Amino acid sequence: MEIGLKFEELSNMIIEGKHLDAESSTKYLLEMGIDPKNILDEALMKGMGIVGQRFRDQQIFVPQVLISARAMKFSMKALEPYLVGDNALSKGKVLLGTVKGDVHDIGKNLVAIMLQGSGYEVIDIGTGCSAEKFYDEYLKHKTDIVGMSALLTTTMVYMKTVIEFFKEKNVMVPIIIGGAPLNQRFADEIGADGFGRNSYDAVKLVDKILNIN
Ligand code: B12
Repeated sequence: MEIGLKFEELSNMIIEGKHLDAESSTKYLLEMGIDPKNILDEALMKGMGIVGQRFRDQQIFVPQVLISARAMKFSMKALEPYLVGDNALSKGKVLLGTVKGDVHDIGKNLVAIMLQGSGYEVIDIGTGCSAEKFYDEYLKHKTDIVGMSALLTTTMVYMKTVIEFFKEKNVMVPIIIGGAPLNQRFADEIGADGFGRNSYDAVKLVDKILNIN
């Protein structure tokens, strides 16, 4: 069967929230030797993009988005070993979390997978993280970078609180941000050290900040 059709099928499985089908279809494509990055971009991200549009247009509601998110997570689990590989050497440590009030974690998880795939050790502190939580975990793990994710216009503003909190404590670790509603201008406004539009950008950004080519 033509590969484009297979991608479309998988994309539809994400949209319809068929998590077991999505998982087996992802595994099938991987076994056929298809580049995992193509599966991610051409099938999973496309599917999730359509889910986002339909949600915005109120054609679907939270329960449907949740089942699509579950399907996306099942596919990402299947992809993960292929994207992460087995890097023996660590290029550095990155702390990642979604800010307080926000439960969106698919993008953050993808950034974590891509960073790991590129050789970074990732400490993922989950969702709904307060400034204190970011700070405590940073002190515990002494990472080279702190990354924050936010998907809501109501929660993205909290990123500034976290940055201020680190400043008050005189901790100068680079802090980077990402999430669909953000942009470089917002990053500059709140004093973040960088903004990444997607997981590929995230890796480039971290490499750049840590001077790794
Ligand atoms: C899935 C989803 C959900 C799921 C989340 C499941 C989960 N476990 O994540 C559920 C159903 C729970 C949900 C709930 C809600 N959601 Co919602 N959700 C989405 C949806 C459809 C997709 C998000 C997603 O996973 N995208 C795929 C990933 C891969 O992309 P991403 O998150 O953007 O991440 C990439 C980049 O942004 C970047 N990135 C992300 N983080 C980071 C971090 C760093 C450091 C870097 C460098 C880069 C980076 O790299 C990632 C990979 O490429 C979006 C629509 C959209 N267009 O974003 C709405 C959306 C974000 N949700 C929205 C809303 C309104 C809500 C609710 C308030 C709905 C409600 N009435 O309850 C609640 C809020 C709950 C809460 N308190 O957080 C709105 C936000 C509007 C706004 N302007 O604020 C959106 C935009 C939908 C819409 N168009 O209206 N949602």
